[in-house]
Amino acid sequence: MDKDKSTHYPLDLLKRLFRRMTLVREFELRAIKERRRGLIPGFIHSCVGQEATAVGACAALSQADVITSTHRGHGHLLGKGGDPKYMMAELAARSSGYCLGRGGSLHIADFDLGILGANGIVGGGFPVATGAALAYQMRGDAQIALAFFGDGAINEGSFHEAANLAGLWKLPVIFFCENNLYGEGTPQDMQAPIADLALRAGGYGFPGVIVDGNDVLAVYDATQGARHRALAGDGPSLIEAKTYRFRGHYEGDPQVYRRPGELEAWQARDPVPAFRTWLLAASALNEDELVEIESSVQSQLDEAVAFAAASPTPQVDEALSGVYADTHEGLVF
Ligand SMILES: Cc1ncc(C[n+]2csc(CCOP(=O)(O)OP(=O)(O)O)c2C)c(N)n1
Ligand SMILES: [Mg+2]
Repeated sequence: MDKDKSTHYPLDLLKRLFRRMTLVREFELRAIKERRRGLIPGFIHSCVGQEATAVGACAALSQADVITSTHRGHGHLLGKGGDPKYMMAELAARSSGYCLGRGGSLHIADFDLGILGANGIVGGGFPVATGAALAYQMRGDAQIALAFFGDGAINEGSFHEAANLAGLWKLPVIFFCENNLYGEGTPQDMQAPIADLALRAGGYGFPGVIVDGNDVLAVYDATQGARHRALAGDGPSLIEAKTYRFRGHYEGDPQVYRRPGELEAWQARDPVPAFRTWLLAASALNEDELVEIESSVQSQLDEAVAFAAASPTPQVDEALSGVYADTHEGLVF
């Protein structure tokens, strides 16, 4: 990160980026702890190490823009303005959660914030984001959609079908690939014949951009560029952000597949302390200001955990609320 670049970015943006990256990192660590303590049932796929992609990309979007997220989605949701209280409650399967405690970690949505949903189906977000972009184009709305996905998901047919139509119709959509070098335990070079997945955009007639996924400002710039292109009617972009996840595919993963020295090399480029160091070196924020942000994140998470723990679990008489099906005729429960 270039120290002199600080003057290009408004201070409130730099603060927001640091706050959100800290929130994502600490939310993940807190959720892992609370899962071990029994508050959270089910799987957690944490995004520790990938905070810069989630936060940098979302910061370049407007409130009205929408995202689709993945099984590794906590960072995307917090980046788009998700409230850690309702997220923690959803992870804890409480009826005060974003999806009434029915969805859990993998299925959080909030349409008011433009979060069209995390998704347990790998590649499930491509048609949703592309369909939203088609709606914006048909209505003439100045809005775009961004689909987050992984290096594994880009090999799904749904990517290729969505990318083809998006390219053909010049839809206002960004395909944002978080290439963390693995799909579960399979290294990227054993699941695709090319190292740079951004190359695939060329086959569908739109640009593919490679960005350092551990540099939040580089991610922000790339996403902003793609967004302007989409709003100008020039169509989609594929952004490939090279990054790495520091924890297992899921909590409990024995991680036997990592290559020697790989984790340590990426941890030396940890995006959260790297941005902290950059902010200090660029004199954008001083140590006291950074510590204040960090402690306010901890208080926010204390509240989130307490809120989740104090909330009721869904009751039987709520079972049909929020269910989009005709329960009056034909269907018997
Ligand atoms: C359609 C489908 N196939 C397989 C799975 C099982 N699965 C869950 S996560 C995952 C790997 C996804 O890899 P990637 O897209 O690189 O995302 P990452 O986990 O690295 O963030 C797989 C195969 C699934 N959930 N959905
Ligand atoms: Mg991956």
